[in-house]
Amino acid sequence: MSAPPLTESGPEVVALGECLVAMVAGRPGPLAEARQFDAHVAGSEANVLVGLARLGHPGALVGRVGRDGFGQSVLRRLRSEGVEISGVTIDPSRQTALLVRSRSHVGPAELRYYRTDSAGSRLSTEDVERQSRVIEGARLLHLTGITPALSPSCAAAVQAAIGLARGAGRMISVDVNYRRLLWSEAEARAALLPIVAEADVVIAGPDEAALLIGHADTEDLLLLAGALRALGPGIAVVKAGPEGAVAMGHNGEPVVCPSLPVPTIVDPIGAGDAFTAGLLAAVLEGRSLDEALRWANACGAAAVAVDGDMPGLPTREELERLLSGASGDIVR
Ligand code: KDG
Repeated sequence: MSAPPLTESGPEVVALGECLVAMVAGRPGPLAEARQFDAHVAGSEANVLVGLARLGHPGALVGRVGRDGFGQSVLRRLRSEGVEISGVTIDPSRQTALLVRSRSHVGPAELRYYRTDSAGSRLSTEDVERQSRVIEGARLLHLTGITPALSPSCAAAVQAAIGLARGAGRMISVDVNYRRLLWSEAEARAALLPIVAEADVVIAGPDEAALLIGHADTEDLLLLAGALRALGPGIAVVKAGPEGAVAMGHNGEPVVCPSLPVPTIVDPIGAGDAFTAGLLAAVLEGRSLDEALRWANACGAAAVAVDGDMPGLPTREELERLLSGASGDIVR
């Protein structure tokens, strides 16, 4: 069967997932002592869509928010970034999810989710069916390992979306994004292996790749990328933050790329999504894996230098400046 034509004016990318509001403590310290919080629109898939939109690849989100101020904030933010939100259902019976986190002082930051039974966790196959033309008409379906962890209906929605994208011959990308607060490693592995096997591009951190392949060593990035690719995807990418990234594509040759130095890390959360946005933008443009990793690392570096998940995502012009090694001269 030949693939249906791409939607001329429709989104190039569709992502499925929960968009939430992150309340981030204003100052470093334990959550118990936090007095002020900054609200940021967050959610891995939404971050990737905003990153792609800024790089010139428009996308659409399929999801759910509550009929509340946080839901409105999510929709306004996405709309203002050029992300199509007609596939986001407003559910009057549920609340928009929240995430609360401290700012790290010693050791890792404390993160709490307030998302059980949230509007986003009610995403269903019906929501996906309603967007079938958009999913079939886009070039890429982007998924993360967060969505199937949210509820059985979310897991079913992911499967339905994969079926539509596959049936239409579209690309599928998956960021493993293992969230230990949502499910156990065994549950994640069982649910994610079949999804990874369906994907064209899989992105994982070293721990996530090790979890999927059932391997204890998280140091050898080349080994991890090779084993991840053996699970089925055409391109496997292992990203290790300051340690750089490794990709393995169709020819089985590993591509290694060092990270971009970041003088001050302001907020590391969201770096993975920025990395994914840069990588997918390059893949959509048919660029080499080497270039894709360079774009990905540059986007990740730009994101960690700024507070919040979305504000640091670079525009195309900013990415070009970063890649050319331009210093912090004033832009006139
Ligand atoms: O990748 C950053 C995300 O962790 C954040 O935006 C929230 O999507 C999120 C999640 O579920 O953890």
